Amino acid sequence: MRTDFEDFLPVMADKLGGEGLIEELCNGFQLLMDKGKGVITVESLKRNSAVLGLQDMRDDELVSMVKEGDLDGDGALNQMEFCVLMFRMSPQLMDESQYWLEEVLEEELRNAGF
Ligand SMILES: [Ca+2]
Repeated sequence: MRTDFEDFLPVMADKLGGEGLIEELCNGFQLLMDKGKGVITVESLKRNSAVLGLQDMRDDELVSMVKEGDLDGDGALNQMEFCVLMFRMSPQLMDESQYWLEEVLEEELRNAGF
């Protein structure tokens, strides 16, 4: 599954440019989130995973995906956490976008009180 993301994201980044890619990633967030809570939980991920072709992921993989992306420790992914996670799952893209991503991350962590 990670292989799919790694293949997919750099292609999208080339095609869309940084900003377009962020929009695409955030569209993914809208599709996967729990509509009532406004965040992605393991449950909402499981419910909507077929949308992104992730239906073959096991429960423990979904759990560790949320855990890995959860920066503020509330057990769910907000939009920024989800976007950051998508980038972290793609090392090649990460190289190209490291500079601005670090800026975004630093700001997010500051806002979260780290
Ligand atoms: Ca969180």
